[in-house]
Amino acid sequence: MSERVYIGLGSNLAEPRQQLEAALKALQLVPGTTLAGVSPLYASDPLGPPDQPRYVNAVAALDTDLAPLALLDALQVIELEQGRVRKDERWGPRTLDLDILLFGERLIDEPRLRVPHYHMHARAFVLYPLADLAPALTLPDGRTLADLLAACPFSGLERLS
Ligand code: PH2
Ligand code: MG
Ligand code: MG
Repeated sequence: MSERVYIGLGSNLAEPRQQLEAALKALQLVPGTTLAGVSPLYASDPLGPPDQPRYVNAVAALDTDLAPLALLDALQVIELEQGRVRKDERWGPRTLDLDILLFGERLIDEPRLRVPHYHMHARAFVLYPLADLAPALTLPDGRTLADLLAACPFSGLERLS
C-alpha cells in the first residue's frame, strides 16, 4: 500500500524556478511513485548565511511504494543530476534541495534520515506551501499544521504567480 509523502523543494542557484520545474518532472519518473500535487512557488530570503541569493521553494505530494531510504536515494540522484555539489558550509547555496518532510505517519530517526524533517515546524517556506496542499494536516506527533502556521509569520515569503 502506498504512503503519502511530502517533499520540500528548494533552489537558489542556476535559475531556481527552472530547477524546481525540472525536479518535478524527475519526481514523476521515480519508480513506484506518483506525483499527487504541487504547491505554488514561493520566494524568500535565505535562512542561514545571508551572502547567498534568495530561494525559491515549493512542496510536492507523492504517493509512493518505496521505503523511506529508497526514496531518499532517488531524491539524492535527482539532486546530483541537477548539479548539486555537497559542501561543508551549513545551509549554503544549492542548485536543488529535495527534503523528505513527512512520510505517512512515520517517525524516522536514522543517520541518513530524520522525519519529520528537523526545523520544518518553524520554516514559513515549508509550512505555507505545505498548507496549500494539505491545510488540515496533523503531524505524527499530534501537532496540527494550523497551530504551527499560527506561530510562524508569513512575513518574508513572496508567493510567485
Ligand atoms: N534551505 C536551506 C538553507 N536556507 N532558506 C530558504 N529561504 N529556503 C530554503 O529552502 C533554505 C534556506 C538548507 O536546506
Ligand atoms: Mg533543506
Ligand atoms: Mg536537504
